[in-house]
Amino acid sequence: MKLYERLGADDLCPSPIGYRVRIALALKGMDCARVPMRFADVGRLEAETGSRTCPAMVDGDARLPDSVAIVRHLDSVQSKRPVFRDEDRYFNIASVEQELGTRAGKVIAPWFIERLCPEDRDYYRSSREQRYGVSFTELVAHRSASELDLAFTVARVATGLDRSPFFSGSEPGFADAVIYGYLLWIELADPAAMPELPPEMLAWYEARDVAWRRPCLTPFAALSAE
Ligand SMILES: N[C@@H](CCC(=O)N[C@@H](CS)C(=O)NCC(=O)O)C(=O)O
Repeated sequence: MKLYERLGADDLCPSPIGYRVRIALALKGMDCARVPMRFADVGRLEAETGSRTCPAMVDGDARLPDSVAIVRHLDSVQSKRPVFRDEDRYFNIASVEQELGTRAGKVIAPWFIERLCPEDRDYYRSSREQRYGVSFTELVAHRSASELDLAFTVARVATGLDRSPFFSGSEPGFADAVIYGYLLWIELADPAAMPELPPEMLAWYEARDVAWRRPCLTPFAALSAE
């Protein structure tokens, strides 16, 4: 089992989408070989996995091209501690990616770029300027407005904890991994950009952080050396 993950500065994975898989592995007590990939390595990534984005996984004949497929695969090969849980049936990942992911990205992208390998920064800047439809200079100038949009989204996401102690239900699961990944991404890019979390979500984040920061932010070399 080989997991292709985004490589950033300081030998760390800087990707909120990569964190989902690291968390899934940690929840299941599993590990696998890690293959660090810069954005510049997209040709090799595609040749070996069929995917142009990270994370991607190869397990025997199975080629899993995205985080959802990977976590479903992990659940199928090791069903003891499922990551996809009851409430995840109602978790609209596309809408969370679109709203929380995009709004967080618009706040942090000009700072997050420093967390990438230097040779990836030009590509990241131009691809994200295209994605967001504005230059990094404009993102910096409009940061306060983007922070308000992000705070609004976070308050809406936080209502997911009204029904159950975790976004995925009675135990942490995929929705928790997705939401925690975005918050850790913001903190890693710029701690000052962390939105104020409503009290219940703050308690949830602090507990998830104790359990999940280390699996997300273990340097690549550390794991391959273990
Ligand atoms: N839906 C995919 C999204 C993966 C994704 O967008 N990954 C980014 C973040 S590291 C990436 O590889 N982007 C490549 C690019 O922007 O060229 C998943 O869930 O895995």
